[in-house]
Amino acid sequence: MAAIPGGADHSHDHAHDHPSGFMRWVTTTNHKDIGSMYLWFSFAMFIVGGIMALVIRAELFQPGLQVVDPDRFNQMTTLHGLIMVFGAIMPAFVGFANWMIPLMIGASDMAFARMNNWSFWLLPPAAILLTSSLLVPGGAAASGWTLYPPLTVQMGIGMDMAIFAVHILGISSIMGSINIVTTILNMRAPGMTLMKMPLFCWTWLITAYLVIAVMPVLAGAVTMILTDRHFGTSFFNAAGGGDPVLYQHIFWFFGHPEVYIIAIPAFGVVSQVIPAFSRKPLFGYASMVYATSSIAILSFIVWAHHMYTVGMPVAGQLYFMFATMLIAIPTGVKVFNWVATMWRGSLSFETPMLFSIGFLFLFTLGGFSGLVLSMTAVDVQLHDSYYVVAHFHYVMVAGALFSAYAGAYYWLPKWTGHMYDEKLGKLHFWLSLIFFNMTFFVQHFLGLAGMPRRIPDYSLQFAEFNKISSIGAFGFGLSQLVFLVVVLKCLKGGEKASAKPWDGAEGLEWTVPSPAPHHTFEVPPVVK
Ligand code: CU1
Repeated sequence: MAAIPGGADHSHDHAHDHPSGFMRWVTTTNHKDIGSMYLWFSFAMFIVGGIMALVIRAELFQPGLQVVDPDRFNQMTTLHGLIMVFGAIMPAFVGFANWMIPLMIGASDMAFARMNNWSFWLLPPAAILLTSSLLVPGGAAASGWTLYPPLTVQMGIGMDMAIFAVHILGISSIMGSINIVTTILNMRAPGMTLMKMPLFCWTWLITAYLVIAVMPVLAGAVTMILTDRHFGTSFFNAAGGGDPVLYQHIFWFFGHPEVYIIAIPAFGVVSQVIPAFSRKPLFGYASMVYATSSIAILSFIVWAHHMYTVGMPVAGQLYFMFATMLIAIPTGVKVFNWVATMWRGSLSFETPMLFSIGFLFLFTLGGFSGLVLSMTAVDVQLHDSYYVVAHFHYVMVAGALFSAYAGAYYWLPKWTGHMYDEKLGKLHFWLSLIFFNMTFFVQHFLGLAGMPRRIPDYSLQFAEFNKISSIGAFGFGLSQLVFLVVVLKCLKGGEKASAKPWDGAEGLEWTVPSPAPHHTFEVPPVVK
């Protein structure tokens, strides 16, 4: 049988068996190759979405209109959000999943290796479709990433491109998630019971179910916009008996679990890194599994906390307020466990640990501002203000991005076979930490003072904090180039990484040989 995944190496000397160069990457079914492509794609999208953020911050550097016209400004907010959520953060963690889950559970590859290839290769066309919508008449969708009607029913062809791009991105992440669920449930090595899996696998198993549950909901919502636009339906049109608020319900039934689709794999990464640099097993493993599951279940029943201002009944407001506050309980369990893991550990503070501790502190801050926003009476004041922008950037950047960096630095020796430059890594962390807070901490004050989000101009009293925030944003953007230098240096060579480079409680994935073989299948399997 020639088609055993991860099979013998004997045909490696026949170069013609293996596509090389570009075709190698197009045809690969190897989880490591695909994981690397996901990670590179996500970093590229992070740069694109980051440049859009810098256009926004350049415009907001001072009052008045100077850099972009208001339509373009709104298009930047839409594409920045869509690209960062679907192009940067989600693919980054799918990349981690591809690379690490088979190694962690002792599987030869992902369950559906060819579908895995397709899951990845759907992403570049979707990204091109989305960004090129800037070039068509009317430009890209100018609605913000939430794509609320009635605005999105009226605008130009850029909106259709955004809808189609969201469809493709959704198909990709659903297929990726089916692959992850199947791999974890069916391909664990003998003895690897579910409750023995590294926690990263658990967080992805839970996340994959969330993706499969809510991506079709988003697809339905944007399809209803599409039919309202072109096929005469009135789902969201009051004149035809519809209701634009219906869209908000459908969107946020997807949108809130989406927050956890991003956050839960981040929790998983941090749960691998903190024990390794504490030289102790993770504290409260079982409670981590149950807390993560509780968060996932609760995430389905809190969606209307994004919609307190639509005029819902007070009973509804109270329900969504209290349900939202409940999430603080399992989240508190997790934060307690991470801190307890470090307690009396033999700590060291290499870059992955620094990013994990940065995550721990700043994600908790983002959780607290979320608790503030969960209170209906407060949220009515702060809705659509810069306080909300500050809140979710603490969750998305200091939460998801910082833990993605923690994972990247932690596993770089595994991926490349070389140690990265620790000095540069630490520089990257400290610059990111300082500039992140400079950018976003002051936005709490702007929001509390009443500055609205998604508006290119503002009154004079907001000038100082906006100036600070914009300088911070450019500093943050430039600091990310340090990471690029670190990765390129690491790929080029450097000190050889030992099998256990962190000299402590590294997980199972470190015992699998590195670097990876080029292809899992020596010969593509023939379907008979
Ligand atoms: Cu939410």
